[in-house]
Amino acid sequence: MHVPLLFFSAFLPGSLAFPHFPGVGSAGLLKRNGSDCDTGGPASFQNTTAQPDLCCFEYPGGLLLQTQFWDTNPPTGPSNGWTIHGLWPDNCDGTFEQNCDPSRDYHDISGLLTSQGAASTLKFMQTFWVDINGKNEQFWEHEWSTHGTCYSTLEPSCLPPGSPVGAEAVAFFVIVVNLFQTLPTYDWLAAAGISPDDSQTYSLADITSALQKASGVIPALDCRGSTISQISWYFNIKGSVIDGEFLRIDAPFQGSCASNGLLYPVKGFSNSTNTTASPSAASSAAVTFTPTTIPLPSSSASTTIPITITSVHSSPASVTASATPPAVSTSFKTSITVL
Ligand SMILES: *[C@@H]1O[C@H](CO)[C@@H](O)[C@H](O)[C@H]1NC(C)=O
Ligand SMILES: *[C@@H]1O[C@H](CO)[C@@H](O)[C@H](O)[C@H]1NC(C)=O
Ligand SMILES: *[C@@H]1O[C@H](CO)[C@@H](O)[C@H](O)[C@H]1NC(C)=O
Ligand SMILES: CC(=O)N[C@H]1CO[C@H](CO)[C@@H](O)[C@@H]1O
Repeated sequence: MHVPLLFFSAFLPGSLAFPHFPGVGSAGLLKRNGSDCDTGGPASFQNTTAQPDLCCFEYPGGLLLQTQFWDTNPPTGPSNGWTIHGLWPDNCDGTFEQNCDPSRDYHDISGLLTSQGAASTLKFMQTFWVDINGKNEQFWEHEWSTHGTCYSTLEPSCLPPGSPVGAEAVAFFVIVVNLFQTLPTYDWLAAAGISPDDSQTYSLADITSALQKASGVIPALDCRGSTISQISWYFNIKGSVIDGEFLRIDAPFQGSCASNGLLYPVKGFSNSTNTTASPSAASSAAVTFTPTTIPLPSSSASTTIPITITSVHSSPASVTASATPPAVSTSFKTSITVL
């Protein structure tokens, strides 16, 4: 009988990268809902014979990529952390299935996570799995429906009988967050003296060898022009994605970055931000907009500061607001009420 606990322990070098989120990664949720799969068998794409039970052997998407963004324009997430893009099940040749089961295109991921005991995962996601346009829900729904529904080991029939609707998606988000926490790209680079800078350039070898030294494997890096924008960490997996053993592997494919002249810019900030949100009531007198968080350089404080509304558009509903941030803080929140 498999003990679905500590499944990342093999690679965890202390994993103190995210001290503010002690609740995330606690195996409680998965412990209660383990897959019962053995992790003693072959890893995905390392099998030499056919594996009949695809609840316990990820196929055809057995090449897993944990992708992370370095978004600087506009900046998303903490200025000292990469953010989650997703966890994708690719085929061994790098192609991939997508949108595998529209009947499981869940909405209200926040509600799903909260109602199934994964509120701490949601809290972490709100900081580290953020959409560049502030549309986190749509981003999460997309990552689940496009990629998450393609995991053979996350088919609802693989879950324990009586699991609530959407439990496999909850497991997916918990897993992605847990795996991301074992891959502190920013800290690994910083430990090698590679920190964001708006003028310094790096070679791809500088970056990959620093990351290889810290992680044991070579990741793939994507660029927009000469600017580093994304990293992919590759895995095979033994057992179920729910509670299997993720094996780091060297990237089998190169990313899009050139060999030299790579920029790793600071996550800058703008004093002015557009916050677009769904008004809680379309035509009533008071319309409340969802708070938005704007990262600022340096420090770790977060504060609420007054904002000035500079324009209001009715269709699509949006507000342009500007604010003068205090000198020292990493983020400020705006809560806009239009009367
Ligand atoms: C590995 O398992 C998959 C799924 O059963 C199968 O399609 C594939 O042929 C297997 N690989 C080998 C080398 O047998
Ligand atoms: C943005 O705010 C900072 C800090 O208050 C200020 O120094 C800077 O001049 C502002 N920039 C613009 C374009 O308003
Ligand atoms: C806000 O939106 C307006 C209209 O789309 C655009 O002109 C402006 O540049 C945006 N401001 C910021 C800070 O993104
Ligand atoms: C994600 C998931 O399936 N969560 C379930 C785990 O098991 C407990 C107790 O059986 C349920 O309450 C959760 O909903």
